[in-house]
Amino acid sequence: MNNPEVVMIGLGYIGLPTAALIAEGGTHVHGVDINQHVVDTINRGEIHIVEPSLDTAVSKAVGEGFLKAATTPVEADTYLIVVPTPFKDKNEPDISFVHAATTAILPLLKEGDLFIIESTSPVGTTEKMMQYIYEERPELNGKLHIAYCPERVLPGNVMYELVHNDRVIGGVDEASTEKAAAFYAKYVKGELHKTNARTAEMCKLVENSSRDVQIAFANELSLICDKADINVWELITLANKHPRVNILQPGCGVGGHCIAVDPYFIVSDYPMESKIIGTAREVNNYKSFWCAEKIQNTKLQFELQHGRKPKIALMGLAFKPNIDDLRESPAKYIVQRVLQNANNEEYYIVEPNIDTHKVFKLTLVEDAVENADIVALLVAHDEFKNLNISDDKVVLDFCGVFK
Ligand code: SAJ
Repeated sequence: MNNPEVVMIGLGYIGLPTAALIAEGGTHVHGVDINQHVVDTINRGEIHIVEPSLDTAVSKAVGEGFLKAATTPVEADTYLIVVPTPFKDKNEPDISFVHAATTAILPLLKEGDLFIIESTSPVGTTEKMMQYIYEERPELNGKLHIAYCPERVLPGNVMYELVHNDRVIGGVDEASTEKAAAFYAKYVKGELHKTNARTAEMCKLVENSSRDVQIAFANELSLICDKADINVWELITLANKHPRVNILQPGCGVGGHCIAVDPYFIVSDYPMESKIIGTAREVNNYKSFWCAEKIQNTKLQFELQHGRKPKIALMGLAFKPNIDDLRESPAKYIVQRVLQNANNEEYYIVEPNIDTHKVFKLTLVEDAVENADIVALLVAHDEFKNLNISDDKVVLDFCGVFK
């Protein structure tokens, strides 16, 4: 059989949808993942993650023979690196997966190949990988096309945004940028913006940091308004009537594996210069702590007033509304903290998007609300919006379910 045109390293939340999209267009894609279970699932035409429309795309691509998964790469013309870049202690980025993926394809590279990193990476990573490749394969020096092109898709809307979002493409030289842009032009309907690798790397970090800083502003307002006895939701709606003001929504803090993580990639490399970005992270983390403290204080107040311990409903565990993803979730952190301070109160933990949890015993939405004295809303899930909560209950609406 002929070699596939594309090798995709990493078949997770971004890699698999991207592989499916490319394969659907009639390109042979060889997907690589270190997890045998992931590989087997995909080769059956099934998926291991929750993402609307991904199942049909993968089953079609695998069924028609355009997508195949394996634990090792093979020779191709284009290599895409879409692996995680977590952070280590002290919030330093860990690019070991990008490095390992590059090592895996080193022996397969040949003149004219295109090597693209999509993983969120600290500035300079693409150049570092280029140096590494040319040190190990000096005969290829200057003969590869190497570029960085970050993904920007929103979980839950990935299949649409992969095609329609604009992309920023930065090569290590102009020829690389052009070659990478021509590759994406086959699958992307959004505009392709060309730049250099360092700018493209920073652009990804800045997009998520910008959002984090803006959410921190909203969260800071929520703390101020709590003291000033002002409804922060009304305040923000009114301020946003100004034609040049657009304040985001406060909540329980910022979660997920992108916005709550990527700013550290800047802070870690430019600590003296990134004062606002670093402080925004602190403000957003503090907001989660503050919510847990607020529940604790409300609990004590209730006991003083009523001479008995309250029953408490903790509503939501996911990192944002209407998803089942609990990673880096502020709501989960708050529940953990509140339970650590539990003192024989009764708790009802609610997460309508999952059936069971290995640590928390889950209660149905209506049962929790009916039985509780204190209802703390941690995530603005749709299921919570039409709840009828009687006036005798204390409601802590941290995420504007009832605004
Ligand atoms: N949040 C607020 N207030 C808001 C908006 C969001 O508190 O007004 C919170 C959410 O509840 C959640 C967190 O922020 O805890 C992040 O949620 P999100 O929906 O804003 O973003 P993510 O993390 O799901 O996806 C982001 C997106 N980046 C931007 O919007 C700049 C997405 O486009 C990126 O592709 C993705 O990160 C990524 O992979 O980097």
